[in-house]
Amino acid sequence: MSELRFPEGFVWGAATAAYQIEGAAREDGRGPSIWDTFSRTPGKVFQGHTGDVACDHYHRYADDVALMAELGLAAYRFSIAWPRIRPDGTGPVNPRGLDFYDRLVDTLLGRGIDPFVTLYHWDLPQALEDRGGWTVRETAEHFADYAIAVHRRLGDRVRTWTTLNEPWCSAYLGYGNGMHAPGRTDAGDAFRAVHHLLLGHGLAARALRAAGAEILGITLNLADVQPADPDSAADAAAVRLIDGLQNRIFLDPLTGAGYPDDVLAHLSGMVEPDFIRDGDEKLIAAPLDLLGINYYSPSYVAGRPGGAGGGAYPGSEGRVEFLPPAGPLTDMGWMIEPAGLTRLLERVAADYPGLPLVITENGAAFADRKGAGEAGGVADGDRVAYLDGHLRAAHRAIARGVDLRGYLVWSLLDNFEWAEGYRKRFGIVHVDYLTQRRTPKESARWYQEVISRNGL
Ligand code: IFM
Repeated sequence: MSELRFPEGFVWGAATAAYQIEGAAREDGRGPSIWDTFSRTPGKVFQGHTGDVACDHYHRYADDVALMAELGLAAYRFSIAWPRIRPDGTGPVNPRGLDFYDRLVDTLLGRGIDPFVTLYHWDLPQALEDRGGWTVRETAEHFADYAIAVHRRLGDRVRTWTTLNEPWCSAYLGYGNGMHAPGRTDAGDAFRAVHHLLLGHGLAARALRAAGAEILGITLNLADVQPADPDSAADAAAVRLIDGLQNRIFLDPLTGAGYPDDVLAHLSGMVEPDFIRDGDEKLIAAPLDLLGINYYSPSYVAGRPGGAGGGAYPGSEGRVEFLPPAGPLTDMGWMIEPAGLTRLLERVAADYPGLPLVITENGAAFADRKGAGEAGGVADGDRVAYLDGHLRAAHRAIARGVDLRGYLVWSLLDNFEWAEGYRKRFGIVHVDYLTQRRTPKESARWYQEVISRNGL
């Protein structure tokens, strides 16, 4: 394989999220989030795992940052827990919650690591869910207030602000098929949530910009949707439907084109879209400085009357069949196809030009065995191959003209993988949950080398 170099200044980093790593669920005034409630609801999370302790990062952040520095990371993407800052979602700001992120940011900067803040990675304060959650408009307004409270404390040191992580998951998995918190199962609620999440993004982005935030973005888990048969018109229609529900429903309004007509027609069959008010689309289209893309795997779909549909795509039942993933799979059962990343990056660059892109998540869960590597390490060659393939795919997109500015591996640490609990390991660093010992896997050492060469 040839040697590849990335552009000068390409940002190498790693990502995590608050509920997945912090623990300290009841400390320093943190209020309950929807994930605290959901993980305690029998049958929702593998073996009843919770984020109560997770990786105990709340107490071990300084050592974790030292590890990041050792690996040579230039950027660290983490999320702020809204229930630490406003324990009941709306009331007074909890200074002790902000203190934690203050310490984290200073520690990162002290090691030369650029903090990439995500304001919402799924941990809505439970008090707000009790008042309707993302299905009601007020939540969007409360989100903007919370964003400003965080900016007030960290804005003098944090340059890069991401409003939401993967609103597709918050809306469709949280309110549509119930796989994620808060576990509601109503198609109308899922679309209400899509809209209010986007509105929350728009309101927060405007407020942050006015407050002087330097780089503003949002992270989407976009799908590379492919037809089972490239010559089939029915399959092309299935692609259009799923692409509309996962990609265009977010990208079009964010970039000023408003909701796509075909998507509006589709959702109007399930819910009266009266929650979209005049002027909302303009608010959602707040100018963006970068778009974060999370990519793991492609989807192959066929248009089939009576098809099972995708549980997470409201209204796809009876119309679409998702092909079973083929070839080597990750431990999540996800197909491995790096070419999907090149296709996705090129498509976004072509259809939504002028938007700098960052891969804010990419990585894989594998059934790592501690002790399989030298001196009791973790030999995760399958993860190295996955990452290597996807970095080559990203490089291909850059070579073809895509403005890709950085790559953040998911994830720095093994962590709480939502409904899968701790049984799926995405980290390049192994975490022993009994001792909280961190052990860099072979993939971490490989990534360290990639960073130091700025290439492969
Ligand atoms: O762990 C998640 C993360 O929180 C959001 N993106 C996908 C990852 C893997 O499932």
